[in-house]
Amino acid sequence: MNPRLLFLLLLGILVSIAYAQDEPEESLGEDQDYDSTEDDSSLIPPVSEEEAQPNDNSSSDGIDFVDPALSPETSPSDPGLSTVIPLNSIVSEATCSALSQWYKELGGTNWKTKTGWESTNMTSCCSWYNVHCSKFGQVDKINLSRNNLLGQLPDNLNNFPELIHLNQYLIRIFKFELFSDMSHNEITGSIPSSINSAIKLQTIKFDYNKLSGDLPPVLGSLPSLTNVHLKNNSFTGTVPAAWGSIPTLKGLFLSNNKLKGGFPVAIQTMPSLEVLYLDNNQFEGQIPPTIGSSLPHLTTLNLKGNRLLGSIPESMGSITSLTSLVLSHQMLNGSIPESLYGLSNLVSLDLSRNRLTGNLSEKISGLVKLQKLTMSHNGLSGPIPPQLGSLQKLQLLTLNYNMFNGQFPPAEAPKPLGYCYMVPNQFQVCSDTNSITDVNSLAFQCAVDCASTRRANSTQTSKASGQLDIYGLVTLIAIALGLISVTLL
Ligand SMILES: *[C@@H]1O[C@H](CO)[C@@H](O)[C@H](O)[C@H]1NC(C)=O
Ligand SMILES: *[C@@H]1O[C@H](CO)[C@@H](O)[C@H](O)[C@H]1NC(C)=O
Ligand SMILES: *[C@@H]1O[C@H](CO)[C@@H](O)[C@H](O)[C@H]1NC(C)=O
Ligand SMILES: *[C@@H]1O[C@H](CO)[C@@H](O)[C@H](O)[C@H]1NC(C)=O
Ligand SMILES: *[C@@H]1O[C@H](CO)[C@@H](O)[C@H](O)[C@H]1NC(C)=O
Ligand SMILES: *[C@@H]1O[C@H](CO)[C@@H](O)[C@H](O)[C@H]1NC(C)=O
Ligand SMILES: CC(=O)N[C@H]1CO[C@H](CO)[C@@H](O)[C@@H]1O
Repeated sequence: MNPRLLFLLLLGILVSIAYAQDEPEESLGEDQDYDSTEDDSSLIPPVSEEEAQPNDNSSSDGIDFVDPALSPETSPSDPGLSTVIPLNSIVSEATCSALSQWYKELGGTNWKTKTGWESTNMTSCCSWYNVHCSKFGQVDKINLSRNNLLGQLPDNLNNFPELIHLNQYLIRIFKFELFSDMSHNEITGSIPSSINSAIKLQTIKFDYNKLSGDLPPVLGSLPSLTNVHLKNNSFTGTVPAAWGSIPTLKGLFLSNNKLKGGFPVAIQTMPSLEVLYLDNNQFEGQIPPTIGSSLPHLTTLNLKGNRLLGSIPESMGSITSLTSLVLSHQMLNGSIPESLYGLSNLVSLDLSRNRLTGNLSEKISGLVKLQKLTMSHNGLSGPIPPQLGSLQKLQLLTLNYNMFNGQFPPAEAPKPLGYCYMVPNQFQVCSDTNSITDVNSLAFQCAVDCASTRRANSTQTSKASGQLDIYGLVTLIAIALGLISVTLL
């Protein structure tokens, strides 16, 4: 062999080895912990936090008149009604006295607003601050939110006759939301047991108070209850078995308490449930494999921040009404069930901070309404599916802190994409290095530095094996080819 050729070949080998080893020890952004869940909430408004609405077609003031021509038996002139409660009457003295007692025992003198509540006229309470009465003198709504209430709620709910004695036909006419909003106060103790007489009650809302002890089983005997809001209190224990028999329950909001035990059995017998928040409690064990058939109408499911483990049940994919699914911050493992990709109504999917493995399927394109996809901090691997680029509504995408590898797809970013965190991962190279300079590409929008991730990977490879990597080989061949042509000319 020509000695000059041999020399240049050796030079080529040296150059390629140097190329492979001279890389700076690049950091792949170890300080950029763009974890989804803490920050995300401020990025995009939460999805479907509204409460589930009862199906009773009630008008906004809580009264819905049934057309007598259509349903004569439920018309207000029906004798069955007027014998039970006197219509067109003024509010009962017992009711106003009961409210007056609330005022005394919940620190009324320190309330922010207390107009009327100090009155001694026990037929005037329909005009007290935020007490709402129906046209027939029934107290049907009270809102004392953010009003500096302090202390225990008196056990006097048996003094609201309208909640107790209504004729069955009136169930659909009156909508009692006596605790329509008691949130953001400092109410302590438990929910009084006399609430068991309030069988027409539809909503209770005691979010952000200091209620403690077990969740009151007595709510299980309220057949009209649709929404229970008890988040940010200090309840312990689990969801009482008795709640499993409330046929009308649509919204259960129990976030940020100290509930524990396995996934509550009672919840598995609430087939009407649409909205379920159990996040930031201490529930443990597996998500029941039958969740799909036991809660078929869920639109929102949030189990974030418990101690759940095992895999995500396949049956979750049959809850096609889901718009928001949050299972982050626990110990879920296994792969993402294929069935999840069929949830075509899903707007928000958060599986971050678990121990999920396996790949992200190309079927992700089935999640056509997805706005927020958060899967950071797992052990997901395989290639990034180019179909992510086809999610036309996607605004937030976090796949950082996984082990995705292979080529980064040349896909364009979805137009609305505003936040994307992709690194660190283990991408090797972009299929088209030009895509990094195209501002519309997914690689550009997600700040995937194709060059540096490629070199970092090749550094590792050459160090680990002591052999030439593919780039070294390419360099070598190029030099050899150049050399041969030079020699031949
Ligand atoms: C509520 O109204 C819808 C249509 O407006 C009707 O289909 C449904 O039957 C009504 N539900 C009740 C409980 O009256
Ligand atoms: C008590 O209040 C009712 C309703 O506001 C009113 O009709 C009545 O006159 C009041 N009674 C007295 C003694 O002020
Ligand atoms: C209760 O009143 C507060 C303002 O004091 C308001 O923000 C809240 O939406 C009301 N709640 C309901 C259920 O109407
Ligand atoms: C609700 O509880 C969570 C978790 O304990 C806490 O981080 C949050 O600040 C609480 N919110 C309010 C308004 O107290
Ligand atoms: C997932 O976790 C459960 C419970 O810790 C364990 O029994 C199971 O083997 C794990 N499965 C996988 C695929 O790692
Ligand atoms: C992803 O995982 C599934 C199930 O293990 C497998 O069938 C599929 O081929 C994998 N896809 C890719 C692109 O690796
Ligand atoms: C796709 C590929 O070859 N990736 C490699 C990147 O570097 C790591 C660490 O050496 C390898 O394990 C991967 O196989």
